[in-house]
Amino acid sequence: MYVLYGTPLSNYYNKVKLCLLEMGLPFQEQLEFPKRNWPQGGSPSGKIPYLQCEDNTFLFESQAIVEYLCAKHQSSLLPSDLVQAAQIREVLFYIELYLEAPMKTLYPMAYWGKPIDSELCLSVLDQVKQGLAVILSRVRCQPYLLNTEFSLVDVVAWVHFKTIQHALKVLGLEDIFMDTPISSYLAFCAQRPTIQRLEADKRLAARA
Ligand SMILES: N[C@@H](CCC(=O)N[C@@H](CS)C(=O)NCC(=O)O)C(=O)O
Repeated sequence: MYVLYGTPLSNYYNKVKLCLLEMGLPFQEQLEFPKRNWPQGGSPSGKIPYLQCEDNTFLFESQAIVEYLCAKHQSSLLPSDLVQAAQIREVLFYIELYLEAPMKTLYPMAYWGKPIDSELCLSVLDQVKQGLAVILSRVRCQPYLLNTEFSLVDVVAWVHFKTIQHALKVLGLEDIFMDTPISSYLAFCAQRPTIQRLEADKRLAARA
């Protein structure tokens, strides 16, 4: 059985967890926080998540992990059609590089009590709006981001869009998804049982 290390409060942990849930694979969760004690434990980067496979191999970096899972279990989350798969990767990289990466600089203010730097907030908001424009030029949301089937890009979109939306709200900034098709797309995705389980676990972890 797979063992997933990390915390349900992490968007990257939830990216791997949502893939495991969507594929119906049995797995255990092992609560772990980022720490720097490699190679005794943890991960080379000190970050979570990481995955322990049945043969005791450890895999690191969420994208490497989910690509491994999709290939190993021939999951339709990443179709065998190479063009479709490339388009899924294209948009998921837009999300991680042009939205999530700049937003990361605001998380210490949103989540860990760092004093709010309004100038930085507005500069990041500007960057993520530009990133969102790129994404919106490539997605259909009918009903899923790229296709009629839920895919890896929807996994990535859910975990990051929800984290970004929440951080913007905490910081008193505008919801960049409001008045875009992403808003109703997220409401539609929220009905999925796997996502409901993921969010319930996240709420539980936040209360602990
Ligand atoms: N590129 C990494 C990013 C993972 C990541 O940023 N994890 C965060 C938690 S959401 C973390 O461990 N942060 C601690 C740190 O940056 O030292 C991946 O895709 O796995």
